[in-house]
Amino acid sequence: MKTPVSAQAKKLFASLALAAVVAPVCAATQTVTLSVPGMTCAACPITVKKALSKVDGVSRIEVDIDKREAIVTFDDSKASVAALTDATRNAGYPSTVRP
Ligand SMILES: [Cu+2]
Repeated sequence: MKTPVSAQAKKLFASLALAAVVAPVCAATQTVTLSVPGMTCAACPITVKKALSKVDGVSRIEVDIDKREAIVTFDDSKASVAALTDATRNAGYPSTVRP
């Protein structure tokens, strides 16, 4: 019983190692959390969301008014973090990337 298990484990490890190598190349999707301190009322997230949705490559936007942050998923071959922060700033809501 020991041999099949360890062979399976090796196989699993090999596929995980392969996935780790391949993933950064084909997956160009990034998610960043932007801190948007200027969002002070319930209407603000609508403006922020609208501004971010106009950035080419953005696929998902989640705005959390309580935390004053926007979680943005984008294709990093089309958009960039700078494009996202520019978009919110141009809409009147300067933002910074939350580490
Ligand atoms: Cu507001």
